[in-house]
Amino acid sequence: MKTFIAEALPYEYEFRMDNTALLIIDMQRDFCENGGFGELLGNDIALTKGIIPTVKRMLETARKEGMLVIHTREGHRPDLSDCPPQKLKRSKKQGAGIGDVGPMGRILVRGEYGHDIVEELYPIEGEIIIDKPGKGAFYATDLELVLQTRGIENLIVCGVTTHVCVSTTIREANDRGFNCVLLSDCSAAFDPQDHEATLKSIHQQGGIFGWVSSSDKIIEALEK
Ligand code: TIU
Repeated sequence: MKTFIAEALPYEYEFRMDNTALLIIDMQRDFCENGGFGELLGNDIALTKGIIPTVKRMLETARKEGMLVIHTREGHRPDLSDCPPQKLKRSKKQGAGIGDVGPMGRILVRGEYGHDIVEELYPIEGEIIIDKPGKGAFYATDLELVLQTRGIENLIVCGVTTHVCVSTTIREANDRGFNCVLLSDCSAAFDPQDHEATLKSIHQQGGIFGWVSSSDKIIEALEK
């Protein structure tokens, strides 16, 4: 099986097509469109919305190359029985009450319009959707089982927000033995400083949590 080598930090990231998945974290309306959870928390959604075209290009490349694609969505059951009371309480205090009715339906609740993935990146048949109640995509989900079943060892990770759900998921993946590369141009935080700090936290110390690269560099490696 051919090995692809992409320029990355702290050094080149090597991957094969058969054991690598593209993991797209929480590209939901609730984080990328007006009136969603992200904005109601007090954030500007320009940057999370802004990466949609770049993520779309990476997603289309992965589809073309036959790479496994996994999408995640943060959200809760309609009765909020899987939402920790502390998380609920803090969201309400911040004016973004989980389960409250917002302009896109009930905030961060499964089945609601705002909870779903943005139109441009909507999963197609054969792609996997992981619904997660937490920030990390491994917590209280079957993601690890799905990756093991498919023989996945490398994760190309992108989505929102870099410092919250993306970072938490990479940390969880790293402890489980997966090699993660975060795409800097396909991930975003509401505040660019949080994004930049997270990139550094991943590739520092010889890649303490993994690698940082970009969609351009991954696509360039695939096309070489
Ligand atoms: N608030 C924030 O930055 N993020 C989240 O609450 N969830 C995700 O990152 N998906």
